[in-house]
Amino acid sequence: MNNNPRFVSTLTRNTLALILAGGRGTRLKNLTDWRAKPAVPFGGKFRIIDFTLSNCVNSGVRRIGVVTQYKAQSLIRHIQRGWSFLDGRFHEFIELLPAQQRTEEGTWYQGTADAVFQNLDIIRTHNPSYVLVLGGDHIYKMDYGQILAEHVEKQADLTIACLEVPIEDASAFGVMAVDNDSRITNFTEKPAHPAPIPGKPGHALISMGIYVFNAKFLYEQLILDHDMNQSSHDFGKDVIPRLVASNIQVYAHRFQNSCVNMDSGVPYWRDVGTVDAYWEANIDLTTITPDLNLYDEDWPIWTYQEQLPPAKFVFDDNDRRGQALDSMVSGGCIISGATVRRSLLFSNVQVRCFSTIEDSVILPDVSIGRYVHLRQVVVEKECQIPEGLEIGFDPVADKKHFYVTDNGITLITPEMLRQQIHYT
Ligand code: ADQ
Ligand code: ADP
Repeated sequence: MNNNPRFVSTLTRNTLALILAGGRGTRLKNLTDWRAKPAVPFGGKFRIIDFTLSNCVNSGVRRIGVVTQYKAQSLIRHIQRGWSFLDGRFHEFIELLPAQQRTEEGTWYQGTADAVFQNLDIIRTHNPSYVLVLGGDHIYKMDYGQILAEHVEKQADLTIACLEVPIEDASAFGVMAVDNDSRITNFTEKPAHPAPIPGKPGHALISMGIYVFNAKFLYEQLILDHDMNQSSHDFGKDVIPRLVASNIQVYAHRFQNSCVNMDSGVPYWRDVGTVDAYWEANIDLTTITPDLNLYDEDWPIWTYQEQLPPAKFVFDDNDRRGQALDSMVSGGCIISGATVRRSLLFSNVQVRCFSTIEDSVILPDVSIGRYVHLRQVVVEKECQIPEGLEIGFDPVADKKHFYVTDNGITLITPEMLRQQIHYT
């Protein structure tokens, strides 16, 4: 172990983080009609990308590029509003790197490796020793100082963060095998039949899509990959399998953090990539001891937030109580003569009298009329829920106008409501 007391802080300072925030996120259905997945609101007042950005800032990695592509306007606005506190005087910055601007080829980013390749000239001007490549799609808390320290101590060229998952979930990821020294001996992207961990038949070791590269090594490898006609220019599909197969020092770093699920012992790392997973991860925050602790003062989640008055709960004219139980309610909300249970309300949500909201996630600026009953729904931003609407009791009827998942979660958007009002 390195004894220099400034070992980790020197590494984090010499690192440039690149957050890949260009994925489409099509499985989130209409929630990504108008915004990229990293810009999707999460947890009552955050956006998905705030978790990765907060990990960077809290770890001391404060030189950050955000690589954008698909429907980036909302993401760009959020970052400009919420993340401009990084201070150039301390060599901190956050820089937006949109597609189609950097190379003469003028193509949109192809795979994830191409998204980094197309920004090589910008990365070089910052002269980092290490480049930390991250996805902008996951909810987790991680101190990147640990992976950087391990990377340097192992004298690795590339280090990949990894996690054990049940084998039945592993086909969605890059799956790896490691030796006793944590060196990666095999890497297969999204295998149909993932290999189990030796001695642990029910589990596989998967890549979290978090990579630490020695900067010069990354430049060389991306130029090589760019010239390969048969490559789709993706880290998971092309670059990493090729590096693991050659004689290069590629190591795995086991992810551990304080957010460990009590039952499974697994650290919290979630892809809220489907409407079901999105609903579940948000609703989990309303439980007494959620798997994700948002109250950790040592690891604040930073975001942009509007200046709003506190949430308000009032009796209506008929003396009906406005109340929220087992719920999280953000600023600017008013609940009047209505009951909210096991739900998460983002900012500026109004719920009127005689209404009941249960097991639901309501995004900002939603207005809910009288006599509404919602159960297991996700309501998109700016919906006006008309008086008397009942959702979550008759999936066949709900499916006529709304998107209903196989698990019975209903997604409601302003467009769907406009259509529904048009039909009825
Ligand atoms: P996938 O989950 O398939 O696999 P991928 O689609 O490559 O992830 O996206 C990774 C990140 O890059 C996401 O944050 C996405 O938003 C972003 N992104 C995708 N295409 C982009 C582009 N062209 N431009 C900019 N950003 C882009 C990867 C790895 C697996 C690993 C999982 C972990 O390939 O090996 O197991 O991540 O989730
Ligand atoms: P914001 O960035 O304003 O907080 P969102 O994250 O909800 O908003 O992103 C959605 C973006 O898409 C906003 O800029 C919004 O104006 C735009 N948008 C939402 N619905 C529509 C629509 N039906 N047609 C065109 N643009 C839309």
